[in-house]
Amino acid sequence: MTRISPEQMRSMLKLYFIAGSTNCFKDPVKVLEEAIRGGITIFQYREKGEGCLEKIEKLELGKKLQRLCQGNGIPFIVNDDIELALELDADGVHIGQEDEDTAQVRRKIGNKILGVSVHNLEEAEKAKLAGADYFGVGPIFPTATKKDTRAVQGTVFLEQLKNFGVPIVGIGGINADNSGAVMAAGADGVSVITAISQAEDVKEAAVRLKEKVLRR
Ligand code: TZP
Ligand code: MG
Repeated sequence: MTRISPEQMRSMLKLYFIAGSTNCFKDPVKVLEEAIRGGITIFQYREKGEGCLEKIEKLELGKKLQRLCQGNGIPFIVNDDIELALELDADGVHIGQEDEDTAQVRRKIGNKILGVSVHNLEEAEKAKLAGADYFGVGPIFPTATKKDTRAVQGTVFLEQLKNFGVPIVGIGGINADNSGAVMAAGADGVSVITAISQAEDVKEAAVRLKEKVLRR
């Protein structure tokens, strides 16, 4: 396996769904199934927050979600947990600035997809040199999902990153109504948790978001 190209990465990032058990009102496997039918293009398993699964339970849910992704040609990314990503042989990992050093993670995962959250040009430069395949940028809008986020950024930083040469996905408080602004600012795609995971009709929510990101 060779490193993913920026072009391939950009098309994968269009509608990036992130979830774990604490984000869903029903069985996360059902939620992911519906989200896939609605057109998500990549999935991140992020098992975090109060009451989240640990150890064997975390692993078992990861296996189920991964199997579903594999059956539908959807790349499966693991948040933070490099060991889990390696154990599952996931397609990639996503790390933040508080996680393991990016270059070290790149060495551990070989050519798997590596996503890094960045909040300013200095972090972006460093992550690019250390081998990031894409940047997660946010929170773009206020979000209740992640408690320890940085300040809300709006779309200004996305615009600064436009010609940086690394694919970008926006995150934080994104929904079908505001996704257009994220794409217009230069993002290659949007990543969402609650706009899909807690929608009354999960598939329909994904369909609506997908229409918006493809319309740019
Ligand atoms: N990182 C920055 S904001 C956020 C993460 C993981 C949470 C996004 O969740 P939502 O529900 O799409 O606002
Ligand atoms: Mg993290």
